[in-house]
Order: sequence, then structure tokens, then C-alpha cells
Amino acid sequence: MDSEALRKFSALHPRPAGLTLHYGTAGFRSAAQQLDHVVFRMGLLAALRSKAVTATIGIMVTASHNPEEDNGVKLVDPLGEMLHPSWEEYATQLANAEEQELQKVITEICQKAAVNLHKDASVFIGRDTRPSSKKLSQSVIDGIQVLGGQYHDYGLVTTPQLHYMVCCQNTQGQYGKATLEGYYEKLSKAFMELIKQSHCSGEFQRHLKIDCANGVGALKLSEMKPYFPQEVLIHIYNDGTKEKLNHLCGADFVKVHQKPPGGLDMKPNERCCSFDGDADRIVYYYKDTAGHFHLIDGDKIATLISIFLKELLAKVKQNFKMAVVQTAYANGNSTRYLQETLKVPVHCVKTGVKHLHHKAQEFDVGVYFEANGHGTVLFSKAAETKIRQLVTEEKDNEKREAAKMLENMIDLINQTVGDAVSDMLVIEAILALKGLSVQQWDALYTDLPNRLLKVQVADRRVIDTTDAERRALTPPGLQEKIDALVKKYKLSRAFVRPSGTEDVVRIYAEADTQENADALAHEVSLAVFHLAGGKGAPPQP
Ligand code: G16
Repeated sequence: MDSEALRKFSALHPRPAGLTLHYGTAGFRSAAQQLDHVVFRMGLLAALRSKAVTATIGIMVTASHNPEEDNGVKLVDPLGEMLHPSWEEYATQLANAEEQELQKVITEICQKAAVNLHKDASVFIGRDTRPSSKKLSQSVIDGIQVLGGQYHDYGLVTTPQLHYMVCCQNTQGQYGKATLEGYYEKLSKAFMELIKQSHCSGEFQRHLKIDCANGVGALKLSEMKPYFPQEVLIHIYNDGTKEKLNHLCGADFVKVHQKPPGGLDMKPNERCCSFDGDADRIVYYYKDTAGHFHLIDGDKIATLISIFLKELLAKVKQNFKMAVVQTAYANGNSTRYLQETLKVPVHCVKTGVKHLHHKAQEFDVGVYFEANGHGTVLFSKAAETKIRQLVTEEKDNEKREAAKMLENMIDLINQTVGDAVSDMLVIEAILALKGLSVQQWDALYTDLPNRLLKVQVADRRVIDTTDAERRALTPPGLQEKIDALVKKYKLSRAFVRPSGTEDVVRIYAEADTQENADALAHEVSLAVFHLAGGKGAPPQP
């Protein structure tokens, strides 16, 4: 290690005194001006990780759904997954080390993780459209170079595009070409092949309005437009030319507030969707003729995809093990529908794509979605190989056609991480193939009324949870209070957890009516405020 270079560059990216940050649900997130030292040090860590696993590592500068003033950084492991949890602790140690201790901390990480500093390192970099992202990604480069690493800067890309590039690179092109063109070609080809199999392909014409949260998704969708067949008429709103990122728009806003985004003019029964700031989440919605807003969230996306895949799997008769992975935020009626009507096993894990992804890897076909619209489908290597083999060798027409559809789904789905663009194409293809309208999709089951709230406390880490975040262990008395409140309402459920991306405690409640869900969420938020050290004024109903 070039100690002199490390000293010189870390002095250029000083750590504000007394600032401690933690690797959260999806990396580090904070006000952008607090992050320069963190991204520099994550450049160092990415280089170390690359040396440790002898593969290209990804690093994305984004704070996704957070306000424009925030920023963040996520690391991407060799097959496009989130950074391995065993390295999250190293990330936190490195981010918080005193400047004069940096070299010591790096040496310790090298010892613990068996990193050979003489090895090469290769890092792919991407960033979102936040005003602070360009400068922060320059600091990432400084970190990589201090440890003698090579880098390729993709500039503005969606988070899932960067995950895709990393996977392509480390599979020597087996997963696809590690270029934006490669990504657009792979997805659009699979999509077109799929809709060719639609019986109503003659009159196939699809209008879709997309709210891009004023983020990078708008740029990348515009680039991709020429690759789509002319029948796909996508209309981009909130493209970042007029308003601020994520401000009153985007998937998180729509999901949390259960209302349409600003900047998108929605006619009755029109199919619309929203991406989030870095285009790794998507939710759909429409307004009925009476003017009521209908949200189709990640749970209903998982349900639609599961129905479609289950039918195809029955046709190929391979006895593949399929399951759905959700989190505590999943609507109770979605879980019931999947288990009781569709008869698909459902698993509940902690919030965070890394947890869902990991669980989904246990199955031949693992569908995972968070209610907030972050999700994808994983196919095991064995299942994929078998499906591709059926496409070329199967004599039975129906079986071969089903295998062909599955093969195109495998190519259309971004298996590295949730991807709004890929998920949107998957959904559009399924709706077309099944001849379903957005209303019919929505009518699969009725969501239990629910409410999401946030409460600010002095230190959100006073809340510790268990049972996939469904029960609070601390502070004392909080869970007992929640249990008592839940008993007051029918079909009710509530839980609280500290956010890993924002400085808030999140509250979720569902009940038989919207009034009851709202009342329960409010009462639980008051309990959090009083028992967990609320800041400012108590939450108002
Ligand atoms: C990130 C994670 C998601 C998580 C969300 C909210 O999404 O990737 O898995 O659901 O944060 O997490 P929390 O409730 O801990 O704040 P994104 O789209 O912001 O990267």
C-alpha cells in the first residue's frame, strides 16, 4: 500500500469531526455534504473487495428514494448482488476511522478478509442525477486509485443497470454485454419475443404513462425507446427537466401517500406506473371512473408474476420448487392470496433487498418483492439449464412453447436486483399475454387498508426488532403497547422498525377499514414517540 498516497488523498477527503455513519439497508445514506470521505473510503473498500474475490465490484452513487439533497453509496458484489453482509462491518469501520488510523484499519481488513494487496482490482462506477453525484463519484475514483485499482466509470446509469454490468463482466459475457447497448438489446429482444407469442399480437398496442421521479430512469428510458417495438407507446413524465428529484412524485411517494404523483395527468382507467429515483423500484396504479385511486404495489406485482410463472411451470411439468419472498410490509391479503388461492409457499424476511434475494436463491424459481415495488425473480442454474434444453429439444408443442416463454422471461428479468425498467417490461408482457386489463389485475384480491408513517426519535437504534422485524424487543414496553393497540381493531396488524436509509422510525399498520388503519398507525406512532425518545412535537392524527 502506498502510505504516502493514502495520507495525501485522505486529507483531501476529510471526515467531519464526530460524524458516525452506518452501512444501512442499502449502503450509506446521508446529507450529500457529509459523504465525501465516505465515498472516497468506499472506493478503497471496493478495491479491497475486488482484490479479495478476484472479480469486478460495482459502486453506485445514489440515495435512491431519498430527497435530492441526500446522497449515498451502494456496493455491488460480483454476480450483481448487494455487498456480502460480512463486509458491511468493514465498510462501517472504514467510514468511521480517524484519518490517522485509516492505514491500520485497511491492514486489519486485509488480515481478516485474507486480501492480498498485490492483486489487481477492478471497479465499475455508476451514479444517479443528483447534483452532488458527479463530484462524489470523482472521490470514489480517488479511493480506487490509491489502492492501485482500475475503474470504468459508466456515468449516469440506473442502479440495476450497474448491477447488470458487473454481472456481465464477471460471467465473461454469459449474462450479457457489459454495455448500455447490451442491456437495451437483451431486454428489448426478450420482450419482443415474448409478445410475439401473444395471441392478440395483431392488434397489440400498449399505452403506458411512466412517472420517472425526475431521476435517471427518465434518461435511460428515453435512450431505450428506439429499441422498443413501435406498438409500445411509453409516455415519460417527471423527466427531471422541470422539478426536483423524488419531489411529490416517484414510487416511494405514490406508495407511502397512496395517491398519484404530481406532474402526471391521469385519465380514468389509464395504466400508469412510477419509478423511484434510481429506477430500482416500480409501482403501478390507475384511477377508476368514479375518480378513486387504485395502487398496485410490489405485492400485487409479485402475485401477477407468480400466477404467470406457475401456469408455465405446470405446462413444462418439471416439478420446480417455486416460492415467494416478502417482508413484514406485505399486505396481509396478498400473503393469504398467494398461500391459499395460488398455493405458493411464502416466506417473510427482514426489509432490504439483500435479505429477500438471499432467501429467493433457495428455490428453483424465487419471486421476491417488497411492497414498495423493489423486486425480481431468480431462477436456479439447474432450472435455467433445463428450460433452455426444453426449448431446443422438446417435441410436445405446448410444453416447448411454455419453455420458450420461460426462457424469454429469464432473459427479460434482471436477476441481479429489482429493476423498474425490466419489471415494467415483464408486467407489460404478462398483461398482454394473458389479455388482462389493469383493473382485472387489481381485482385479483383487495388490499387490506393500511398506513405507513414515520416518526423522528433522538436515536432510532433504541428500537431493536425480531421475527423478521414484526416484533420490537426494545425499548421496554413498546411491543406490549403495540399488542394492546392491535387488539382494539379487526383484521389488524402493526409493527415498527428503524429505517436503514432515513433518520426515522417506520410504522406500519393495517386493519379492516382505512379509518381504523389510520387510527392504529397514529396510536402506534404516539407509542413510539413516548417510549423511544420522540423528537419535536408528538405526531398529529
Ligand atoms: C432501499 C432498499 C430497500 C428498502 C428501502 C427502504 O431502497 O434497497 O430494500 O425497502 O431502502 O428501507 P428502510 O425502510 O430501511 O429505509 P431504495 O430504493 O431506497 O434503495
